[in-house]
Amino acid sequence: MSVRTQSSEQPADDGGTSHAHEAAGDHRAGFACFVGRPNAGKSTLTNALVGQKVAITSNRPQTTRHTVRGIVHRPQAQLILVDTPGLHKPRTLLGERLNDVVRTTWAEVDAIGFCIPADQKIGPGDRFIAKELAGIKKTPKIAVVTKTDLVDGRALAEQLIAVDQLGRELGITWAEIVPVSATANQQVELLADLLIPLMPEGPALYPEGDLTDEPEQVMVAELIREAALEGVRDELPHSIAVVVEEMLPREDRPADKPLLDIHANLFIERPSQKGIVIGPKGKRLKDVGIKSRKQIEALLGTPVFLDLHVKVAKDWQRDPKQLRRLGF
Ligand SMILES: Nc1nc2c(ncn2[C@@H]2O[C@H](COP(=O)(O)OP(=O)(O)OP(=O)(O)O)[C@@H](O)[C@H]2O)c(=O)[nH]1
Ligand SMILES: [Mg+2]
Repeated sequence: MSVRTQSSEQPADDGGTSHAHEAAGDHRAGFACFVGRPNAGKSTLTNALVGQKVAITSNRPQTTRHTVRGIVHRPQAQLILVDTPGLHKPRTLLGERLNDVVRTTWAEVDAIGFCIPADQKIGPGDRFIAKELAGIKKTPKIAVVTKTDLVDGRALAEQLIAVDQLGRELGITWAEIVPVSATANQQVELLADLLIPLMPEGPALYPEGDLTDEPEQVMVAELIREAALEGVRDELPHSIAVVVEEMLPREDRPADKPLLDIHANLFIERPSQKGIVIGPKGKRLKDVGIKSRKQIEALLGTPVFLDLHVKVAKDWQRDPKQLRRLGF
């Protein structure tokens, strides 16, 4: 078993590309996706690699609902990370659609990072995904043990061995096994260094400086959903969807004092959920507005007026028509 750790003599920010390629003067560009069960830390890792939040995260499973591309720029390489929804046993039409998205993605990428949290025993959920990965022979796979800051050295060693054994059992050859912590920024650069050589040679695919290809409107809706997910429990996180209806610069504003009007709807599935989302005297919704507005302003670099409404879209997770309307 070979497990990668960053040698302390090697600075974490050494530019990253493999030196052989640098010498040859060639450039690599390609796609890698992170897969793993819900809550494994895929989106947090994507953000850490990109160096900016491109995907929202939460401690609720099934936070990510569409593929999000985050772009890592290096002098000799461009690594496009495709963050996917957590693969799980679907219970709704939405769940099935999410799984389809994941499977389509990993058929198209140049490398796959299989994320397994360090702090939880490998379970049926991980095994289910690993079995499917075993069927994709041609794509190199890196096993990424995430959230290493949550465990001690011994537990981590055990997990690394378990991941190695899982690979042997299912006939998967891990190109690497890499322990990382996205929140403590441990070995994140190393992971990029290991992924880049797996990319094909070729010119950059995105303009320099682009960190994602997510439309602004979608990122704004996601930031609102992220704020709304905080503190809600049980089934409610799954019931929330956010759609930005309109983003328009306010007219009659002086050039040095612009204001962007954003109209967004927060959908839930049942009238009974309305009260929970809005909170006593509207406090929860107000907090969601304040919190997400700050993030949106930081993202867009302009002051924002956020007009947020709560609406019921009955059982939207199971209704093909509503799913289409909500962008799935
Ligand atoms: N301590 C610690 N927590 C982490 C780390 N990475 C992610 N988390 C936490 O784990 C939770 C899930 O993280 P996400 O990145 O949203 O997980 P995900 O795999 O994208 O989840 P889905 O989108 O639902 O599939 C969040 O509460 C994160 O803050 C880490 O390196 N260390
Ligand atoms: Mg995610």
